[in-house]
Amino acid sequence: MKIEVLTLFPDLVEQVGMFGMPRVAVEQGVLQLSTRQLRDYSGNRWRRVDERTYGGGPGMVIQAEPLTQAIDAAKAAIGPEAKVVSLSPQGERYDQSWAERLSHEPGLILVCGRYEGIDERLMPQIDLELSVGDYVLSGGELAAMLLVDSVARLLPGVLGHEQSASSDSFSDGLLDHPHYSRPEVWREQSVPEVLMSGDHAAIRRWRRKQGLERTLLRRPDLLDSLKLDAEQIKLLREIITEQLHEQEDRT
Ligand code: 4GO
Repeated sequence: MKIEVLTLFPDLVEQVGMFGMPRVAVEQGVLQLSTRQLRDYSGNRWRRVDERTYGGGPGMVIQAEPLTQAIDAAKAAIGPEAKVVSLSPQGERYDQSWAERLSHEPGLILVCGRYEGIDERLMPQIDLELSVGDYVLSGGELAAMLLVDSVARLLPGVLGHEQSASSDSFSDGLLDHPHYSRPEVWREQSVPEVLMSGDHAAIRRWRRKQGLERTLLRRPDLLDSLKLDAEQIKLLREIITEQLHEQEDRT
């Protein structure tokens, strides 16, 4: 997959390809990550790409012309089929299912705004507007880097264990179960017995139940849009019964 990031801060964005799984993806050749300096398309000798906003008020806007030229250059470089994605708080909420969908794209061009944003007349050239969460950043770069990281780890051959991605949080739309490692007892706290039992069916069931319980207690909103299987419904009934008993014990 080819990803090109259009930005005023290419040095910042390049960091994402230098560590962890995005780095592995780059080294294995499944990810080609490049950046493009918007100022190179300013068309003026001051390399300015921002202007005051019409209608008045504070703040600057990234102009349409340098951006459109940068998009055209990026398409020429990585392929005309690349999806143009802009990162902004007005976008559709980015989540794991977006990461999975985007990981199948041959190319992505990520547009990073700064200041108050980009000139609205550029919008017809944007295929997709995404938001990484309900908060404001000073630029789209951190959002773009987050997208690159979450997509890179899904590319073929990047995760050590092929299984790992499918047992992550959100892979089935639920939160992950807890994890434990050595030592068996740490500061008087031991590892749940079932994990030491060697009973793989029991372990699998315990993990599914823990993932469900955490989701119910911490992120019940995630359950709304899910189609649970028969075992999950059974486990959820057990969890709710247990929660009710704990509630009674407290009163
Ligand atoms: C993206 C970009 C927040 C997000 C941004 C987000 N803030 N939640 N800021 O994904 C245009 C100028 C947008 C600054 C940019």
